[in-house]
Amino acid sequence: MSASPELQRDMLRQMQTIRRFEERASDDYKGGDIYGVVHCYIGEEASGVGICAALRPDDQIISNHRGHGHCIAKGADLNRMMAELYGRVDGYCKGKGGSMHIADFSIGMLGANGIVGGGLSILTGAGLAAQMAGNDGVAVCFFGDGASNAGSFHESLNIAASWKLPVIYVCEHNSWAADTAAKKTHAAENMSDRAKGYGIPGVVVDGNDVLAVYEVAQEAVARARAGDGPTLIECKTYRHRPHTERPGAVDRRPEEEKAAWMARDPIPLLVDHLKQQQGQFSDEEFKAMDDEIMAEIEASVTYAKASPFPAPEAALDDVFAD
Ligand SMILES: Cc1ncc(C[n+]2csc(CCOP(=O)(O)OP(=O)(O)O)c2C)c(N)n1
Repeated sequence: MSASPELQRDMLRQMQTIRRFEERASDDYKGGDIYGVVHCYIGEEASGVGICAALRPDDQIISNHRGHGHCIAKGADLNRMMAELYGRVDGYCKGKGGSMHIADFSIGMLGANGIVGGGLSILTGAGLAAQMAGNDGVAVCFFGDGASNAGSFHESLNIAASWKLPVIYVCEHNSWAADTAAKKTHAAENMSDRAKGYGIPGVVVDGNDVLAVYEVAQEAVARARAGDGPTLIECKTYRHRPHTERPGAVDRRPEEEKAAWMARDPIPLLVDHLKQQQGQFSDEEFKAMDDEIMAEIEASVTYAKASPFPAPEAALDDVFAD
């Protein structure tokens, strides 16, 4: 089923929200207000948004170190996200997790994860839990091309395929793992070809085309809900930013490669599609949407700044389950 015009607008709003949230997070990180590290998803928004648009609120996702976009696409609260980046008690992890560890079980966001490949086996377990509960829930794991070389990738796909778990593995193939080119770590052109080795479908999709991502996601979701097992989706995409926002971080990617992908920015691609397809969407409407989003981002910063830092004596709270 193709996305309705209303859904397309919702997707555009989410993509633009991710972009504006991260632009602000990057600025405030560089300004010294945000601690730890910030990895931007800017340029890859269509992947998370297109996949999550095909999910139910009770479906579950897990993310990696580049997780803000996945959180927002699954419906996370911007105020609590920004407060977490700012390290404040009203953040999702009471200010003790930071950018790479945002989780919200109430919206099915099981967490971001700083361990490359760490989410794959956890999410496979979430798929097993959904299968055992018999609630036809689906679990989705987002990870990068670098993570797909980790042992947990192979073990997770193998067990999920064997047990027909309701899982979707989404490889966001941005051609680089930190500063290492994907070409130097695997010979296969398409990561999705690896699915054949596990007896499950592997699909490549233009990860900058949110509507194309949404279509393949729906098929994979239907397959998972029907009890037919996992799918590996490979979204070919690109990050606009260096690996992290750390000042002075080296970006080894060729300028021509960057320019070619920037020209296929997923947000203008969807704006153009909306204008042409509906003939009603205008630059003015996009500006109004963006103004609303900017106000929400500003409000999230105000919320974050008004929240206190966690007390030092709370450092070990929540480390162990009761
Ligand atoms: C187990 C482990 N090894 C190394 C790192 C350091 N590291 C952080 S991100 C990253 C690259 C990950 O690349 P990829 O999975 O392709 O995701 P991308 O950053 O491209 O989104 C590396 C090597 C880590 N966090 N965890």
